Parts: sequence; C-alpha cells; structure tokens
Amino acid sequence: MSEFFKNIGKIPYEGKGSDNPLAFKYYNPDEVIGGKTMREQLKFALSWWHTMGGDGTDMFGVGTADKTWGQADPASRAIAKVDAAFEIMTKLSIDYFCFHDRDLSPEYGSLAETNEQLDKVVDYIAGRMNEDATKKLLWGTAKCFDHPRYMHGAGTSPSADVFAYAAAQIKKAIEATVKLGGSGYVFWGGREGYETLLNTDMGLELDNMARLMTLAKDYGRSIGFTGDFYVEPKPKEPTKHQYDFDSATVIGFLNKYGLQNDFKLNIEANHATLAQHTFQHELRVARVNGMFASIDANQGDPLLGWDTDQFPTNVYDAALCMYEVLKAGGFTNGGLNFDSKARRGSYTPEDIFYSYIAGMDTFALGLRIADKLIADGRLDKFVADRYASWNTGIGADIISGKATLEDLERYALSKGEVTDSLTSGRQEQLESIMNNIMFNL
Ligand code: XLS
Ligand code: NI
Ligand code: NI
Repeated sequence: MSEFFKNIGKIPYEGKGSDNPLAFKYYNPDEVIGGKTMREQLKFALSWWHTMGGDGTDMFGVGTADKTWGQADPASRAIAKVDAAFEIMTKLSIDYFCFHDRDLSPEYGSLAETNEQLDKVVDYIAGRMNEDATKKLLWGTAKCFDHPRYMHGAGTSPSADVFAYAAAQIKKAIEATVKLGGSGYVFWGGREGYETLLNTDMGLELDNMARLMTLAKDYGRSIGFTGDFYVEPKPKEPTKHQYDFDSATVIGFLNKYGLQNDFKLNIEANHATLAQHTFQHELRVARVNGMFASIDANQGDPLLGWDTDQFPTNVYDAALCMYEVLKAGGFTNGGLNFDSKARRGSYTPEDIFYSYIAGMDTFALGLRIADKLIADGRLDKFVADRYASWNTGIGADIISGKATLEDLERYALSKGEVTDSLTSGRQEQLESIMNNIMFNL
C-alpha cells in the first residue's frame, strides 16, 4: 500500500509553547478533560467529500488541489481514496469518518452497476477497519442532490419516480452505514425546498419528506440499525428556501410526523450563521428539546451569505459549542465532523494537515475552556440565582400547576408593582468573566 504523505509523520502533541506547524498545541488525545479523554469528548471525524474529493472547484474556476490520488479511473481512485483517508486519520489521530454514498464511489451507467461498485468500496473499507479497530464510521448519508434527476428535490420532488429513485439510493446508503457499523445516518435536505411557491405544493412536499424519512427509519430498524437518524438543518443554499430551516423548525417537523424518537439533530455552525442564529443558539434549542446529537464543525464568514465551510478557528464559538455539548452530557452516537474545506488557495497536500490541526486545536481549546467555565461555576450560579423565584412561593406553585389564573390575579393584586423583583442581567460582567476564563488557561 503506497504512502501518500511521505513527508508528514504522525502529528504529535507538543503543547502551547510549540512552534512546529505540524504539531498539536492544544489537542492531546489521551489527556482527560471533564472526566473523559479528549479523543472521547471530541470524537473528531474526517469528511470524505471535502477532504478526499473537494479539489477547490468553485463557480468561477476549476480545481486547484489534486485529489486524484494518483488514479485516473474512478474505481481505482475510489480505493486509493480509502487508503489516503486512513493514512490522514491515522496521522492526525482522528478516529471517525463520515461519507455520502457518492463520495465513496461515483455513479456508473445504471443504479445496479453503481450499487455493485459501491459494495466493492464498502467491503474494502470494512477490511481496512478490521485491521484497525480505532477507525469508526460516525455517520453515512446519500447524495440526493447533485445529479440532474434531483433538480426539483428528492423526497420533495414533484415526480414520484424521482422519489422512488431517492428511496432506492437511501436504502443502499443505510445498508452501507450498517455494514460499516455507523452510529448515525444523516438527512440533509439539499434541494428539499423551493425556488417559488407559484409552482410548489408545499403541503404534499412536506408530507412526502416525512414519508421518505419514515420508510428509511423503518427499513433501517428492520436491518438492525440501532444508531440515530439525524436531520441537519440549513435555511437555504442550494434552494432559496429549505424546509429544514433551523433547529426549531426541524423539531416541529419531527414531532408533527411522529419521528422524534428516532431522529435527532446534526447541527452545522455555518448553517446557523445562514439562519441568522448563533451556533450556540442552534445547539441550545436542540439540547433543551432533548434533540441534540451531532455536530458539523466548520465556520462561515459573517460577511458572506453562503456556506463557505471554513475550518473552524473561532475559539469563542468553539468554547460555547463545547459548553452546550458538555451540558448535554457529551456525545453518545454523535461527534464532531469537520464538514470543512481548506480555502481554494490552500491547495497543497500539507494544507490538509494544517487545516485539520487548526480545526482540532480550536475545538480542543473550546473543550478546555468549556470545562473551566463549568468548573468555575460563576456563570451557572448567576443563571441559577436569576431564576431563583421559581424555586419557592408563587413560582413553585406555577411550576407544580397548583396556581390557577384566579390565584395569580389575587397574588398580583395584593403585591402591587413588581418591577423591584427584577435584577440586572449583567451581560457585560458575564462577558468579562468569559474572557477571564478564556485567557487564564
Ligand atoms: C451542506 C451540508 C452537507 C451535509 C451532508 O451544506 O453541510 O455537507 O453535511 O450532506
Ligand atoms: Ni454539513
Ligand atoms: Ni453545510
């Protein structure tokens, strides 16, 4: 088996004083933070599409990076990609990976042939995983958005034939996920939305999307998939309006169609930005509804209105993200998938390593800060004190359901003006505590 990155060895942890660009400064895989090792807390995953396939092609130009892995024909390239991916994961101490079916193996002449070729690649991956039990599948998914047949959507296509084709593709992708022991299966509604309501039966499209998810869930369970199904919210791009707009919208959808016990959320940072939410907001909405599961770690650019999928380097956001993860009890089936790509100008093989090191160190810092934030306790105590009126008296009576509307009227009439029951929100003081903790590592 050939080595693809001969001039790069296993990336060591050298600590914050190191100036070696090919070393971790903050990610120390076996160090225990918050009761688990960093590799268990962070569960980093490599994304097959960006890392193994993304060559920097954009709307204005062809690719800048060579992602052919030395192979001209698609079947040999698919196998070489597996070897290169395992080399990257091993060298970076990444235990997990994520894929779309077509990232592993492209489409061939017919669905039958496409499936047959995919099987070969999945079997090859299974063989590599057998030799190295540290490599695990975080989640799989089906690419039901790039081929022209999906121009009007897959589950929400006006054509029942296209729906059936997507169903067949998803069936196969679930089988591949199960075969590789995946703990998650993602639905990202790439073109499940609309461009104009003048041509759209929204009610039917939403019902059909739920029908497709229900069929997929029932089939997955029938072949022994015990992991979580995920929906990955995104408000727009490629369609103008996507149905899975944000966490709150998706949770409403899952509840309406009775999917809430099998589906949870995969939250992507850049999608939160596009929905004009913070990353932490999306995670909090998922968490308080018991629907938090997994993360697509990347970052957008607030000046740009599209999914730039940059490697995350914003430590502040990563810290607040890891705060939500720790408060949710940590990852179970989910993890941190780098749905991130090096910039088009960062085109050399080493840039793959520099960009992952940047992203992994950012989340390692985020974890260290979040752990300190919780241990420090000042923020949690402030919040607990702010809501203390709900623990006793009228607050406790409201929560227990004892107080009627008449009781509350009587209480308000006897109390008089209640503005004095409030205290300052202390936003600036709390932001300063956050800075204090961040820079006292
Ligand atoms: C695109 C999405 C996609 C999903 C997987 O914006 O982030 O990459 O994560 O289909
Ligand atoms: Ni994503
Ligand atoms: Ni995205």
